[in-house]
Amino acid sequence: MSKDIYTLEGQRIWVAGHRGMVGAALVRRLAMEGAEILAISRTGLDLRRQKDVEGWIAANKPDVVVLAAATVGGIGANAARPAEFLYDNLAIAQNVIDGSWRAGVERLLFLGSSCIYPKFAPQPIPESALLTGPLEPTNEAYAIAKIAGLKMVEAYRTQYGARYISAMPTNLYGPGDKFDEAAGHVAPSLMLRMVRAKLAGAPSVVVWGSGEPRREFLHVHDLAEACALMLRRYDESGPLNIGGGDEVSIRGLARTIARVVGYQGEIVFDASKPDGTPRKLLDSSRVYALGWRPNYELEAGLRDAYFWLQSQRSDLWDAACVA
Ligand code: GFB
Repeated sequence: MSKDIYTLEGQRIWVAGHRGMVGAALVRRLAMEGAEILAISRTGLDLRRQKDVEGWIAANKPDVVVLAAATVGGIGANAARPAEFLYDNLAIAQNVIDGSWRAGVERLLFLGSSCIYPKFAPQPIPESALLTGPLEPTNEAYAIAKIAGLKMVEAYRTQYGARYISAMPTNLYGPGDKFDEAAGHVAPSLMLRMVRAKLAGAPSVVVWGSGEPRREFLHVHDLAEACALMLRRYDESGPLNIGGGDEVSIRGLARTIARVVGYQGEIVFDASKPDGTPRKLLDSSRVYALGWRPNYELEAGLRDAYFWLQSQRSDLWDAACVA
């Protein structure tokens, strides 16, 4: 197991994107390292505006930046809004990485996604599979922006000696997720759909695609743990994959969510909706070698997300009350 090469205690850490699922988990985790957390809302700073970002970083002088801000969504949002996914994510990456370097930020962690790898990459996917084949069309725009971001990190290391690093997490879920049936990722979308179906007494729910694609799911708290460890122990060029090593079919995921929610109706597959990448299992052996392992098993993790949904969306249950 490797040793710490950097201490987070007492550092000023800017978590860009602190209102999102990943950013919020990172704030909670990094504060436990004894770091001072900086955060600015989207209305206070638009990360797509270069001058504003440069000015904010220079004025607030973080020691460390974690770039968790992004325009994100599930397969439907990615396919429907490629211009936004490309423009926003390119602009955010370029402004935050370059602005950090100009302001003398010591460490930066850029967060990407497993969709950067080719659609038909070997499984489990090693980091070396990057740019070896065509991307999955439904998320090509997002993937290209994330590849540009990680290449910027590498370029700033090579040319300027910046101690900047990248992490490529697998499909994430957990408290703080976007519970939106049309635009969200599969786990929160199906959970919300099944809660609504259960409350309405609906005999069936629709799951997009064939149910055959396989995905690896990681609880966001496990990701936050890996990020803290990477900031303390990793200082090399090239991204590190972050995944738990277990995959499940979308059909299997739907059944697990039905158990968590207590939905007993039929699960119907809508073949007119896209499947996306057939398989996306990461080879995460390099981050395991740093000493990280996930804690959450899928069903327990989904239960955690379900508790969060209940705490945030009492309106769903209120609407089902008869008096
Ligand atoms: O989570 P998801 O949108 O992400 O979809 P991707 C995963 C799989 O679940 C696909 C199926 O095969 C979908 O067809 N699925 C079934 C559903 N029902 C639903 C549903 O109600 N909603 C959604 N969203 N999917 C994303 C990328 O790809 O992965 C992003 O588009 C990002 O850019 C993310 O990289 C990690 O794994 O297909």
